[in-house]
Amino acid sequence: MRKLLLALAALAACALVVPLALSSSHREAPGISLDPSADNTDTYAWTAKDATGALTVAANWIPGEVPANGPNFHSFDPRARYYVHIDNTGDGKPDVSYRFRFKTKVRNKNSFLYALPGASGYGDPKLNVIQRYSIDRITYRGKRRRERVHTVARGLPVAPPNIGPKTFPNYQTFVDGATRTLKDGTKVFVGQRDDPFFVDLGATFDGLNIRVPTGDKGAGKDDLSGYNIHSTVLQIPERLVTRNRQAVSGPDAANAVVGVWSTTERRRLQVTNAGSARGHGRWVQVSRLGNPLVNEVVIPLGKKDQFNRTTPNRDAALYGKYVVKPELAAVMNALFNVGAPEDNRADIVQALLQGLPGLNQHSGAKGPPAVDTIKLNLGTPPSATEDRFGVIGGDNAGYPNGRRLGDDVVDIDLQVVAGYLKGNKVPLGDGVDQNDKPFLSTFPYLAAPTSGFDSAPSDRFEPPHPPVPAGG
Ligand SMILES: [Ca+2]
Ligand SMILES: [Ca+2]
Ligand SMILES: [Ca+2]
Repeated sequence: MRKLLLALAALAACALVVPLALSSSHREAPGISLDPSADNTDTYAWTAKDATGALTVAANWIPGEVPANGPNFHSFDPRARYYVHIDNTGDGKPDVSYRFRFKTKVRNKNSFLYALPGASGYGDPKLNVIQRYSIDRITYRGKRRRERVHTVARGLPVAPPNIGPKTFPNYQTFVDGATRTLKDGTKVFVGQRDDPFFVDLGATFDGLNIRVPTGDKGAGKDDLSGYNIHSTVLQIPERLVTRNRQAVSGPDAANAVVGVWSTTERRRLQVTNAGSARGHGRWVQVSRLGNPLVNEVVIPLGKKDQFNRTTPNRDAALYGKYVVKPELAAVMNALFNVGAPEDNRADIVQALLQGLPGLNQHSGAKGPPAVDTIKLNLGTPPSATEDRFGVIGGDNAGYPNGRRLGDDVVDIDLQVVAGYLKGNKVPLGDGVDQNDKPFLSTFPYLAAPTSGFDSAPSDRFEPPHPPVPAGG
């Protein structure tokens, strides 16, 4: 569903914005689009300015949450398992995984209300529906990769959907109560937040419709503004994620790079509304998300569901050919003649799947393997002033060296596919440069969710830019 506008500033005075089917991962594959509560939307991994000794990860699910969605608001699904994975060797296999499991409790089954007016905290009986979760930290031992599971948190509260000021006069109380520090020093928040992804989706799948505007210089419409998602935010001390279990001394340290992605699992057999939340059969992966481009536009429709089921260590074998010869480059050329190289795109493989040499390539990994993980060099100091273009904007602390909330991955990916790293620098973009709400400077960083009471359709649908007439 996420779509893109791609602007050709080369056409200077009357630049075009061209929508393309590229973005992160809201409803990106046929199967998972029918299962929103298990659908990964975005994964972020970065070094926060106020926590330079830790890996910060935000993994989001449930695309397009309309805030006013009562009486049964969006939530994590107790029948699914949600994961954040970390690879510290570069082989695309997880070395540390965090698994989130949820339980939902209804305190008064005779009420239809999610919460009574004035609910003031998790202990308040006025909060009628409360979701709690556990975190399993999983490490893998030996050649057979036997799982060692440590439950590092139990019964922590999920910040509820932001219903409105009458129900929750002080919503921040719930955010504060859902922000916890575990015994090992890991900080965690789980709950509803504003969707941090920003993109002009509207025209993309309308046959690459063309709107007016201005390329990578603003004036697009953020089709996700006013919508919420559910997020898990982790801030994990470096020693808990690096290959030698030590903090990272600097960008050249052998343990500096980690690869991050997120997945969801369901039971192979699951009956809805059968009175049991358990289901049967083994757990199978139904969704995954590393880089915000790969499944969306690189993987063809016939393979998208398979991509969601497979693991990064098989990416080169299963999907390498689609990256080396991306359909998107050919489409861009056919429509707009941007001169994007259409074959032998080792530059894209490197930028997204292998890591950039001297910046975010795993040290010692042979090849290195092409795996769809967000590779972050934990030794790169955060930038005082962030450039939304990240590495191609001269800011090495941004995407694709990790992914910060404010990185404009739509514009970056368009420019990289057009051939930026091969010297073909075309100022492409969707005209949306930032999120509709400012991010927080402190944990959990994602902006507060729009409340149901305060949300208005006009927040979500700005006046459309009229399409350019055919041939115009
Ligand atoms: Ca590994
Ligand atoms: Ca937003
Ligand atoms: Ca943009």
